[in-house]
Amino acid sequence: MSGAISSHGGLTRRSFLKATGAVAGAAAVTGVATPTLQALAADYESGQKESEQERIFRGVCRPNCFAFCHLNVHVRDGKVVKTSRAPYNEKCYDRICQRGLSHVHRIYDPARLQYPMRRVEGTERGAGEWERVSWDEALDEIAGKIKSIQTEFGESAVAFLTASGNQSCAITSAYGRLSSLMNASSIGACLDMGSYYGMQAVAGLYISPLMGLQMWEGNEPTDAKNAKTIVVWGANITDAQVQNWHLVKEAMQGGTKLVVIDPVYTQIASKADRWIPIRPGSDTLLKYALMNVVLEKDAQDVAYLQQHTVAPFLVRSDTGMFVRRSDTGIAPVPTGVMNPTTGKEVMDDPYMVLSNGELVSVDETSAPDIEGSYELDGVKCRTAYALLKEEILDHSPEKVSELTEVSVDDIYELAEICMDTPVYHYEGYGPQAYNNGGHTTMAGLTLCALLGNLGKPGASYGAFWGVHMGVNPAYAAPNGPSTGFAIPSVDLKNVVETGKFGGKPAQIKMLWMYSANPLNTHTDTHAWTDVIIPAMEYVVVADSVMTDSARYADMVLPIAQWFELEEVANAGQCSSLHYSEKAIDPLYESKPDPQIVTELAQKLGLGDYFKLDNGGILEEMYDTDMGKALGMDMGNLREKKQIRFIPGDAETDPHIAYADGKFGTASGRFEFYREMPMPRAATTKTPTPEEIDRERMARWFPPLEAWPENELYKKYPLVLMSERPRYRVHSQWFSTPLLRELDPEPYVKINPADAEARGISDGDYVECYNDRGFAVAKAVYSQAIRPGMLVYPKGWQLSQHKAGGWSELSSTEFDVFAVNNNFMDVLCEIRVWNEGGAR
Ligand SMILES: Nc1nc2c(c(=O)[nH]1)N[C@H]1C(S)=C(S)[C@@H](COP(=O)(O)OP(=O)(O)OC[C@H]3O[C@@H](n4cnc5c(=O)[nH]c(N)nc54)[C@H](O)[C@@H]3O)O[C@H]1N2
Ligand SMILES: Nc1nc2c(c(=O)[nH]1)N[C@H]1C(S)=C(S)[C@@H](COP(=O)(O)OP(=O)(O)OC[C@H]3O[C@@H](n4cnc5c(=O)[nH]c(N)nc54)[C@H](O)[C@@H]3O)O[C@H]1N2
Ligand code: SF4
Ligand SMILES: [Mo]
Repeated sequence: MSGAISSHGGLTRRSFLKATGAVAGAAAVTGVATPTLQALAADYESGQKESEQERIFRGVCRPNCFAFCHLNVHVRDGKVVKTSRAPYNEKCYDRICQRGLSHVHRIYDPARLQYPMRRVEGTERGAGEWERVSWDEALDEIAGKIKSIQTEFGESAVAFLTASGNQSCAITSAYGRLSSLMNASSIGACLDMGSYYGMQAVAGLYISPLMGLQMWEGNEPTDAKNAKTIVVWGANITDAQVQNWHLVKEAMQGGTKLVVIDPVYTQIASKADRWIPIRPGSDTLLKYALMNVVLEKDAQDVAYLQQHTVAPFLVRSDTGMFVRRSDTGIAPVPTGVMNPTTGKEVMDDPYMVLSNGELVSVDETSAPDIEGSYELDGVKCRTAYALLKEEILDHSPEKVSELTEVSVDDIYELAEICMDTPVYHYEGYGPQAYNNGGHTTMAGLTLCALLGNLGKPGASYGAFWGVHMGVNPAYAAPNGPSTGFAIPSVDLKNVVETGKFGGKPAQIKMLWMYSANPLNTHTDTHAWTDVIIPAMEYVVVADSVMTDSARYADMVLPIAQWFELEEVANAGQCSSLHYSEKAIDPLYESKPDPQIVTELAQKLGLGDYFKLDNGGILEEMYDTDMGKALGMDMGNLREKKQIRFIPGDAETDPHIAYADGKFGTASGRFEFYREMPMPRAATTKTPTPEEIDRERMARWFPPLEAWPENELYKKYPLVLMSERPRYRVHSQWFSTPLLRELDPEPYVKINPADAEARGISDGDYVECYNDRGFAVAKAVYSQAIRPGMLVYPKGWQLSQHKAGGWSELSSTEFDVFAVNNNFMDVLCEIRVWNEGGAR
């Protein structure tokens, strides 16, 4: 890839020298001209000691990059002077990146918000005119607005919106507590929900005995070394999940092969043994072609299918439901066991299967037929496997090759790799960011179930990301859950436009956004600026910097940065609780979110529920009987700093998904066929009978826009995709001076052929546009980009573009089942920017 990218957004020789100056200086001081890695490591350790002048606090870096690195926060005279890598309890998770190393620049960023600010009366939202107000004024005004809006429009008219700016417990729970007491609505983020939905559709959710919930399941990345091959589906691990790159590299050093399937020749593709480019939005097709070869080679794992999947279950052709014993006239038998979720008694009504053609209940045979049919009272029933096989046989490598642009030879080669198990399939978040994205995950898991490539060391399909469910569920909802609406963010525009949700009148009139920057990080900025925000009577944003979303607020509240309060972060790829100490006082007039919530609660008459300080809130949340029994009380957290919430040990006993052959589905088996597909979340849409039928199995259907047959293609022939930049996590660190020096402005990568056809030279300012909006950025020629596509590093604020912004081009249209943001499913055209000219 080097050489492919020419003028990488203006990294001049001078700024490069400036940026590397610190390293050169350190070498000069120690007198080592060319330091060995060992010498550098020893040097690093010597810098981690406390002294009389310097105290070191444990900090946890907590953007949603999945890593949650533990840092030493070095403090002198009440100021953070350095952040460095701190030891994790499991050494394989010791790490830090350039963002973690630049916290000093982030904390003392001149752009940091210093005091509460109110939009100047009479000016438009977004105009950027602010007046400083005191905290008392700000919170009085907010409390007044909450009361008047709830009185006029109902309690649910006030809504809280959060995303993943800070995956942490105390802040989230404090807002949750206030929101539930106020019966406010919540606007749920629809991020990475395609793969989440696809995963739980076929495999269900896994909750560990320690209350860890693997929202994105898969074997722990430390297990990748046990695989013969790591197959990466649309993940740019070297840049976007950099914390796992060393694990992949170590596996490769031990002989594991690396295959990358990605339309783009990414950094990780350049390090792989094999790169398979694919047409965007078509992964499900490729997975079906691989399954086709598996059947052709008779390589399916029949025992796995019989015992751990719904393959032998009979599906009724009239209802689509599995045949149960009650279908044969035997009434279900009461078991005396109560179902805690439904509150109803569990009835024994086993699934029926065929054993040598005879109808028997599933517990009567250890080797049910996976193929065959049966006629039950005139209704034809076929095994679920027969239905899957039909779908697989419909996807010959030849047919799929044309659609995916992966050659037949490559399909066979990849199928051989997949059949040579164990294979660690590492799924990223690119393929799921299309309207058909949930199905690529369903299909990938189905391929693995077909091969029995699940539940064993090195054998996996998935992502791997967990969140702790908490040990005091009552904290966030002391009087029970809120009666407000739970609206997925992609549907908010529809709710605002129709005034309805869930068949009831729904008027959302006030938005409070925290740990979120939806005008930047969610699809379709204009849906927010032109529809949602104007429909609000009042908008509050709590953030530490002036984001795109904060710019459109009526009141902006400055929040304390991560090392300015005590916290427990509760999520990530290490599936641990992470303890972060308070290292310094909040700068300027900024306050930690829980303190803001507490002070507001006093003004709302809810003060009795918020009597504790930040540390007290953490104690109330963790020092419960369950917390103590699980060793997750604050005493333990403060001492150990990190406590794993899934069984095992990252280094010696990594988490293996579905190891017991059981799945969190209704049947307890892998459900590549589903009886009753359910949307991930309720929305203003209702699935049609065709959509319900489609959803029973992994199926490919075209993306919303990014497909050649799409009408829009004639006008907008380029698929617009994003990548995760090294210099930001989403929109965070956007103004950090040190990182801006390395990455000064928005750019877009384009294949030279596409550029030349449009008269675009390398380095020109270009305008990418479609009917929804546009963004201006610098064009960077890159052979790594397929013709017909553009790739932009995401997360620049609108104010950092010469004009427009990337999220203006994407749409809030969503799939009724996955209810996800379709970040990659976008078409556009590109032209040289005509500054000041007509658009
Ligand atoms: N530095 C940094 N790290 C981050 C983040 C960040 O903003 N910055 N964000 C974090 C978050 S929240 C997430 S969700 C993760 C995401 O982690 P990744 O998914 O690894 O990140 P992306 O860079 O979006 O990579 C997605 C890849 O999918 C490819 N792709 C796009 N369409 C298709 C397709 O149809 N098929 C296939 N096979 N590939 C396709 C893209 O070319 C891209 O290389 O990263 C996390 N880490
Ligand atoms: N084009 C495109 N856009 C994407 C994606 C993509 O692939 N392409 N990926 C999407 C994905 S997967 C994700 S997860 C989202 C993430 O979307 P967001 O969560 O909205 O993004 P961030 O910029 O990480 O965080 C939002 C804000 O939280 C603030 N914040 C951080 N800590 C705190 C805190 O303690 N308190 C408060 N009040 N605020 C805090 C930060 O300063 C930041 O401004 O981005 C999505 N956007
Ligand atoms: S940004 Fe992510 S990878 Fe970098 S130090 Fe922070 S937590 Fe670690
Ligand atoms: Mo994400």
